[in-house]
Amino acid sequence: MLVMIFHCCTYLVLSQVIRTFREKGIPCDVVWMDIDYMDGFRCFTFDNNHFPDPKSMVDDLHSIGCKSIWMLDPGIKEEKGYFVYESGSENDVWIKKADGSPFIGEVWPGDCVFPDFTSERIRTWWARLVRDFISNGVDGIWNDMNEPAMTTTTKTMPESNIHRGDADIGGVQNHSYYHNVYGMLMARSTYEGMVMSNTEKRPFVLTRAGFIGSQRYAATWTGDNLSNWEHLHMSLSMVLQLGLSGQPLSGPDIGGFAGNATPRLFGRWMGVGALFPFSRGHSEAGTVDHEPWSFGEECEEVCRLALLRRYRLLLHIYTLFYVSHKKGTPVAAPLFFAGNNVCLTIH
Ligand SMILES: *[C@@H]1O[C@H](CO)[C@@H](O)[C@H](O)[C@H]1NC(C)=O
Ligand SMILES: CC(=O)N[C@H]1CO[C@H](CO)[C@@H](O)[C@@H]1O
Repeated sequence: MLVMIFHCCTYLVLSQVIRTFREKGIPCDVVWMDIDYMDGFRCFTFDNNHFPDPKSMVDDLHSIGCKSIWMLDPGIKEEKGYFVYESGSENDVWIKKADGSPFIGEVWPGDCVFPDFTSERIRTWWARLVRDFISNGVDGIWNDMNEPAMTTTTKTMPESNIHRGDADIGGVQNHSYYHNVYGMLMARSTYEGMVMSNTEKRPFVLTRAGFIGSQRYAATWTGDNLSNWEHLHMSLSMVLQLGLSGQPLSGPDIGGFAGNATPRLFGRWMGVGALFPFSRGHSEAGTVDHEPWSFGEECEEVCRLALLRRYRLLLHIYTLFYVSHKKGTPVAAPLFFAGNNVCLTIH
């Protein structure tokens, strides 16, 4: 039950971090690999210095009961000789500009091209890359920046870009027509690649961008939030409302992504976050460490108790997910879901 657990997510992930969780008796079963594992932010590659042998690393993690989830973004570096760029160009998969040439936008690796996930042919092209990538022992995929986000001031691609969508979803249209479903279609294609790699296993995909129906393919987290009390507060209504909107598996970056948490904020957020359907800590590179023990003994104990509480409730949470799967009900539900017999007094 991959997703019922607390995920540790740092930029420099070592199995040592997991061993520390084990030694300290704090549950943690998934390591998340943010973009830094890649070679120069090129999707489907590994940084040779830090990840010379990903398969052995993953085997080592598996041997101590830990899974790993790896990021894939839609922006593909425009670079001669890079196998994904070459294959995509040969197969004519990139989103085009109004003049018919591939659109180039700036993201982490610099100039990038973007697969047109509105076409089934192109989703299959991506899914095959995912299938091959999974053979490194990858347990799940994390899709980020799939709004699609650019690092330039316009934030996303021009609305005049052209997608060659399949006829059943609208055919050839400009980007404004498909913008809102792009992220979901990427998650779908990633999901389909995981199925291709192993039909016996339930795929796990996390996506930042989504749409009505995304829950069929992926979980969602609430994006690059801030380490402050307001964002802790907002994360409650966001998770409840995502549930009411059909996405049962969601949660925020516990402790906040940007900025430094304080011991008090981190402990409180973990107390709440351990009961969210998707429960994961994550923080931006360059912030202070956000491991439970980074904030002193009291905070560590608060986190341990919160996460052990989640594990005690695992069977119940599993049941909620099963009911959600069958009936589409939220996993984290607002109080009024408790029915008419509950009399509430709010002070
Ligand atoms: C995109 O297409 C729609 C029709 O589907 C049209 O109304 C709109 O003006 C177009 N936008 C751009 C920027 O080309
Ligand atoms: C849960 C939460 O507070 N999410 C916020 C994280 O930050 C993004 C952007 O900075 C906001 O849009 C979210 O509301």
